[in-house]
Amino acid sequence: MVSHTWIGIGVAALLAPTVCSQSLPKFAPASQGQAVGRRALAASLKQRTPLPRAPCTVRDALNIEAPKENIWGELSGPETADIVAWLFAQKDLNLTTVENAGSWDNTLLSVELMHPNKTDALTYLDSNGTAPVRYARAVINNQATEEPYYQDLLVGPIPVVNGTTHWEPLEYPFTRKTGGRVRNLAADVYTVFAKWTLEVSANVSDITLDLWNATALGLDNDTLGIGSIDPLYQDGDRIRRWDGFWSLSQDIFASSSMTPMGLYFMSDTTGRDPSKWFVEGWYYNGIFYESTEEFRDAYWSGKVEKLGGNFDGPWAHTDQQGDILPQDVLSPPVTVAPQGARYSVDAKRKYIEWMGWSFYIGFSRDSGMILNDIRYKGKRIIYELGLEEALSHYAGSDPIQSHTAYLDGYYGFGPYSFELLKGYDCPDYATYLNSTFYVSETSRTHINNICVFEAESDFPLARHSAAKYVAATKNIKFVVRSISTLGNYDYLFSYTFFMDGSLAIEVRASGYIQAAFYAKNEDYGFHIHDQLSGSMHDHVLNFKADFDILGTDNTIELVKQVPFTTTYPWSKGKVFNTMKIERSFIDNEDEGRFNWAPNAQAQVLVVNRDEPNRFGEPRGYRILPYTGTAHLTVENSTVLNNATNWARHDIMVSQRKDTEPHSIHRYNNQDTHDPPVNFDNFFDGESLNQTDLVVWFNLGMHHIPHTGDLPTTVFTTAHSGIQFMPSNYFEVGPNQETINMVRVDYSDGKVTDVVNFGSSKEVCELSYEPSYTDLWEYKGDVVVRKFPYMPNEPYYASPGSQGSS
Ligand SMILES: *[C@@H]1O[C@H](CO)[C@@H](O)[C@H](O)[C@H]1NC(C)=O
Ligand SMILES: *[C@@H]1O[C@H](CO)[C@@H](O)[C@H](O)[C@H]1NC(C)=O
Ligand SMILES: *[C@@H]1O[C@H](CO)[C@@H](O)[C@H](O)[C@H]1NC(C)=O
Ligand SMILES: *[C@@H]1O[C@H](CO)[C@@H](O)[C@H](O)[C@H]1NC(C)=O
Ligand SMILES: *[C@@H]1O[C@H](CO)[C@@H](O)[C@H](O)[C@H]1NC(C)=O
Ligand SMILES: *[C@@H]1O[C@H](CO)[C@@H](O)[C@H](O)[C@H]1NC(C)=O
Ligand SMILES: *[C@@H]1O[C@H](CO)[C@@H](O)[C@H](O)[C@H]1NC(C)=O
Ligand SMILES: *[C@@H]1O[C@H](CO)[C@@H](O)[C@H](O)[C@H]1NC(C)=O
Ligand SMILES: *[C@@H]1O[C@H](CO)[C@@H](O)[C@H](O)[C@H]1NC(C)=O
Ligand SMILES: *[C@@H]1O[C@H](CO)[C@@H](O)[C@H](O)[C@H]1NC(C)=O
Ligand SMILES: *[C@@H]1O[C@H](CO)[C@@H](O)[C@H](O)[C@H]1NC(C)=O
Ligand SMILES: [Cu+2]
Repeated sequence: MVSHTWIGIGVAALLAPTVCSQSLPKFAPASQGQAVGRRALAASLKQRTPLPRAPCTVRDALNIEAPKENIWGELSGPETADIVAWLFAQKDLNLTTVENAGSWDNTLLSVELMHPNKTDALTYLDSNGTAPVRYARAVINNQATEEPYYQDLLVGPIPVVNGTTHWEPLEYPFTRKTGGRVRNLAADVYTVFAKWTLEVSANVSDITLDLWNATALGLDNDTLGIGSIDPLYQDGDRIRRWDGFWSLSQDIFASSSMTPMGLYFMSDTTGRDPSKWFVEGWYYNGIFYESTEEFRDAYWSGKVEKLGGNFDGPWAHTDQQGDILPQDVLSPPVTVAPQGARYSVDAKRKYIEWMGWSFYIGFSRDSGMILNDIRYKGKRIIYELGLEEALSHYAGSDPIQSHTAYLDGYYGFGPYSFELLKGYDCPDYATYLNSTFYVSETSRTHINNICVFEAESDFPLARHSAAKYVAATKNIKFVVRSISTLGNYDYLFSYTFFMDGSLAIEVRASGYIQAAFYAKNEDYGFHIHDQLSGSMHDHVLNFKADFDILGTDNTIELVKQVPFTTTYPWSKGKVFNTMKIERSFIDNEDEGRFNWAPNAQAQVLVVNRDEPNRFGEPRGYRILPYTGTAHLTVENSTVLNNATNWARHDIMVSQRKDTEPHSIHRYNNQDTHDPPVNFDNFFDGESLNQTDLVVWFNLGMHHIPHTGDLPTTVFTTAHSGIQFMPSNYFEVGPNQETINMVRVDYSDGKVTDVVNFGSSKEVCELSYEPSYTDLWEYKGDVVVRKFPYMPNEPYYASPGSQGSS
């Protein structure tokens, strides 16, 4: 920000132009007396002279009232109960309660707030308009038919008024116009099909016993389980599946995604009549057998090599194992907030203010936590920021890995966003928020599933030293975090705000890998245990960032650094090889999809061309990779077809539309060729020049698990992140405003001044409680029945216990 001229050799001295001298407009500099007092204290600490100290006054987050209602939050308990009762009263929906439903009944899967159209929201937020009329999105599962389907319904207005409230198929947010209907391939999976596979398994129990001394018969003492591909393989009008045997763990560690046994069978399960389903073949150790008979004949005639199996054991358990490290028995460092929270929270509306930042937290079944109306210094930067979908695409020579490509939004990030472990997932002193969602005629509340906290980074935000002084600024950040555990994997999401006006979005992965049987999988993963391959896979997580930089009309500017050869007027004809920048704007959606430039040589900026700063540069925010990102390696995936067209690039920019609120639909995996949301359809050449635009971006990891992924993948290295930072947005870095900086002047080996800008000097006694004391309060979910509505009889349930999809 300041031009420097360096002179001298050895010790560089800074010729400071006048603009560089510190001015302290807001806070009086510490007086000489204060600085001396601080030094005296430092000295006394060194000498361990006990000083009488008052206990620290630790305050909670300030309770504030959000400026507006949270229009992206959860439905209230009574609202949900009314909607559910009303839906059950609609005879044409023909709903059965989940408790009483079999696989041929219609059920209500989810009910949640439908986010308002942005235009209506902005009228409310910015122009004192009335709050948008509330609607609910309900999803029903119509199974009382030969061709079961899911259907999205729009229900409203709410609160429910008999005679006024109505439902209609919800169709406008999806690219496929089929009345909000998507076929349901899972209608019989957990019931009829599960039984059917046990029959298949019983038919080869002689072989499984001989191979592994194990059977899968559906008995409590089974030591073998059957696990399938996801999604089901959609081959023309046939629905095929591959199932494989996995040895079951006999303890709480539930590690069976790491114990595949290498035997697989293919079935055609098209339609709902199990008598028409049939086994199409078996696969073991690189050989395909056309029928059960062929496999059995080969097996008992000794033509099948027996490869053993993978079995649960301490290697697959999350508990401590191995020698205890020398000093590890001492308490490790912890972060503390000596004066408590320095932020404000409206817990009811999930609204937060911290150091110039403010935002609302929304929560949905599909995405889990999302952030809305993110403002810095009162000006909106982002209208909506959140996860859209997470894909894990596997590969392998075996048919299970080959066909597996989880779309976790099918299960939903909301229902699996469990209570956080205080002191481990987030600091003890964090503020914890609850989230409520609907499942099986109940509202479930995940207690403490979102944490917000301030923390000091392990490096300063800024520093400088010169001949006469050294200065540094504390790097205090504010984090919003939640974790969703989808089956074997735990995804940790952090949104981190910094004092320089930047924010970071990060995902980290832990939990058990899904591993493969090693045989014939050399080209698809490392050999990591007895018969185990790490099974390569790509994680690609799609996010939506609806930027509004100084208004809704924004443009993407690319600022490329390019090698350049030229002569300059002063170079006397000598050709210079150097570099320069090339700027361009993205005109329309045809250019809207791209990847990070090689060698990071292109900056991607979201700017407002109509809001230049006083030097003529358009003010904006830059988007940059933070800790590595990934898009999908597989091209034109045979498994996913059109379901994940958002996974092909790093960055995708489209015009924002009420009809294109999400890049996916939770049931895209049920119809992969013609999914309810085909992201490609968003890109039809529309202008991106000073329009409201959405930046869709992917985080992700190319994951080839190695032995260090045992027993679990670790957050330290399985991570991906992106940053948004102001670019020509402010005239100087807003971090200069913090008083939590210091300047130490020195001369001739002596400190002549310590300036602390008025930062707190309170010295107090901190009462530190080791974090495990709190964990006896870990509760799980609170459940309240909604139909019939029993608001006064809540009960607790294990977080993992609700049904999925
Ligand atoms: C309503 O659902 C039941 C099963 O719950 C089914 O037997 C019945 O045929 C359905 N009625 C209509 C009109 O679809
Ligand atoms: C939101 O926008 C869509 C698409 O224009 C429209 O069909 C729908 O009616 C709007 N919703 C409301 C509540 O106005
Ligand atoms: C909204 O109302 C507030 C308080 O009544 C007023 O100060 C503000 O100017 C109004 N804003 C607009 C855009 O009308
Ligand atoms: C709507 O009508 C039903 C049946 O008549 C009644 O049970 C319910 O309480 C009414 N709901 C509201 C919100 O008035
Ligand atoms: C099990 O084997 C019997 C006898 O071969 C056969 O009739 C039946 O269809 C098999 N069951 C399954 C589910 O494949
Ligand atoms: C086979 O398994 C059973 C029970 O699971 C066990 O009792 C038996 O000892 C095992 N046999 C061998 C040979 O390991
Ligand atoms: C498993 O349980 C069944 C039924 O209770 C019993 O017949 C069978 O012997 C048991 N198997 C083993 C290996 O214990
Ligand atoms: C979360 O839910 C628990 C249990 O109902 C309640 O005690 C707590 O106050 C709630 N927390 C917030 C921030 O609302
Ligand atoms: C994927 O599909 C695109 C468009 O149809 C085609 O241009 C490309 O060659 C395909 N790539 C592969 C690997 O099939
Ligand atoms: C993807 O969708 C397009 C447009 O609907 C269609 O032409 C194409 O066949 C689909 N691709 C696959 C692999 O299903
Ligand atoms: C894009 O918008 C800018 C600023 O509003 C305008 O000057 C320019 O002419 C527009 N360019 C195109 C290609 O429309
Ligand atoms: Cu992974």
